[in-house]
Amino acid sequence: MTKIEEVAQAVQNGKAKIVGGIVQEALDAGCDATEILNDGMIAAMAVVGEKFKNGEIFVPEMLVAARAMKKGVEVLKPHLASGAAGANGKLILGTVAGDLHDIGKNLVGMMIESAGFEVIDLGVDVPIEKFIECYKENPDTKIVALSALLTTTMPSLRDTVKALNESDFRDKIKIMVGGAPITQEFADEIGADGYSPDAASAAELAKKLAGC
Ligand code: B1M
Repeated sequence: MTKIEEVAQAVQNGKAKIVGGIVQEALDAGCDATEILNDGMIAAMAVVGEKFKNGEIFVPEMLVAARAMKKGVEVLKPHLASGAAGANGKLILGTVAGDLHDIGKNLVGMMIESAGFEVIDLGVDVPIEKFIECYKENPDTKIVALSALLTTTMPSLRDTVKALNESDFRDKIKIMVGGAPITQEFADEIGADGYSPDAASAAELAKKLAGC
């Protein structure tokens, strides 16, 4: 088994205590950090999702896999992030109300931070008012970035974008959206300024929207 396959196995099986060590071994063996993330960890979560869909595993197994992935990402983070913190301005990030998924959002935040933004991460299940309040406390914010992972929270994403579109600070911010069920078409339909399918392209999009 390759080191990357070992990482994938550890994430899939929810081995939070040992996954960090295996990621470190993969790095020491010369594996590329992005490859470890994509082919090891994200691929493992896709398998976990598939097994859940097929009824082979249940929510607790998804949860332990998610914990293991977070532990692995902690080790990987210094190898993925690089940019000068805050130089490109502030960005407010959060997973919309009703949605508890945060791994993708955290990766997006990490990549955007390394693209030189100061990221204010409001966490998961974020009510619309919290985004608005946060902007009012940080009126120099350039972008509000919203994540949604469930088809059932797409309406929540729509409502959040609508509220931001109707706010009196709309012309001061750009809104970007993403998450597995989101498409460019949906982003256009709900009035977001941008959509990206993954964390790396989210960082590129943030720079473009902020005019960097
Ligand atoms: Co959930 N879950 N989950 N889950 N879960 C999915 C999303 C699901 C696809 C699994 C499946 O059935 N195959 C399914 C959704 C089906 C659907 O809506 N069509 C699902 C379900 C059904 C549920 C529950 C309803 C299950 C239940 O309770 N019966 C429940 C809902 C809870 C809630 O949110 N209210 C639930 C719960 C959970 C856990 C809490 C157990 C756990 C989350 C733990 C956590 O995040 N801390 C969990 C997990 C782990 C998953 C899977 C297995 C993995 C998600 C993940 O982290 N992926 C997932 C299956 C899957 O994804 N294949 C699944 C890895 C991550 C790197 O990818 O999040 O897609 P992702 O992020 C990507 C892109 O989407 C994008 O970039 C990221 C990095 O490349 N991106 C953005 C994300 N946000 C972005 C924002 C941007 C731009 C890009 O700009 C702002």
